[in-house]
Amino acid sequence: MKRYLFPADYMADPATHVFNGRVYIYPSHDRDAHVGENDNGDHFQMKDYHVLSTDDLMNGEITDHGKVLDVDDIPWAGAQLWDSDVAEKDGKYYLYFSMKDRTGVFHIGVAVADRPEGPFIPQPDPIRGSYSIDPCVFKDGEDYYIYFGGIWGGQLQWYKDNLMVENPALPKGTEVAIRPKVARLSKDMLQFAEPPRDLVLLDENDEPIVAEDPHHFFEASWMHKYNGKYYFSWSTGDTHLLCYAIGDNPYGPFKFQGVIMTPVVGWTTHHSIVEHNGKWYLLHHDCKPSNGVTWLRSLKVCELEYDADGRIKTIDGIAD
Ligand code: FUB
Repeated sequence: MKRYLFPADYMADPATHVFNGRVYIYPSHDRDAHVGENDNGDHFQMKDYHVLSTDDLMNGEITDHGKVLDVDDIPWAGAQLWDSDVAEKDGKYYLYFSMKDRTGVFHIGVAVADRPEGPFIPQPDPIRGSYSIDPCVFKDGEDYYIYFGGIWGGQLQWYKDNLMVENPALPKGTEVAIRPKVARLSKDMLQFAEPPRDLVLLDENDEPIVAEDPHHFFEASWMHKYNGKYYFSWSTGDTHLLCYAIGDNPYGPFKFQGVIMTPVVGWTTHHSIVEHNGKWYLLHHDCKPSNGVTWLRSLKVCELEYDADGRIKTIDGIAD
């Protein structure tokens, strides 16, 4: 059984965390900007973020904490507030967000709050050396790791060894697929503590996942831990799947395990996985309520189950 979490508005890309026993959801806030759909994602023209929270994902009341950050309040803003995530450290909450600067280049920014529901005060500049989209922050012991990247309109193919390249090209066929990035965060949570490195994703035969593999990385990194193992999950974009791979540490390598969810209604698929009160949940979005309008997405939740070997049972993206 699935639940639409917030039918009152269009929201997408839910990052989800439990802070002080309560579930907090950090979504993108979709709107109709009357921009034609293209492979660059120009139709995703979001301008602000809201925070939602609840004490029961499947049945509880969903509180909308209102607007917590607006594009007009971000000093380096160009446009397009895409996916975000939040991490807590020493009683402060750090919102990591994707946004284009005034030259149309995506970077990752940070905004800070005293409470999980914000409001969040943006830093004057993006994270030094950051690029592309879809940050996910994962705490492991005393360290925090940021995973990021997205191809096509997310611009990840523009970079090699963390530098912008001339004439960027996407790999094809049996060439190794573009990989997501990972970096440990600085102690103050505001910068990378090290240059981002490639996150190696291997297929069932321990070979690097290649471009023509339908399970290739596209965007929407998420990391969670289950029974001592690290589960990295992602969206395959143009093949519309949510997939996951397992590793032994936050840097990987990660070996492909399977499909978390089959395609939903709508082009994009993007998720988070969270444990609350002993149950696991998948949060994602689809476009059923907007009758398939791909830039007007609705938040959804369902339970997520593992088998005895720790494999995630595949969820049908179309089923209600
Ligand atoms: O919401 C805008 C973009 O669409 C996100 O950053 C991607 O992950 C995709 O869901």
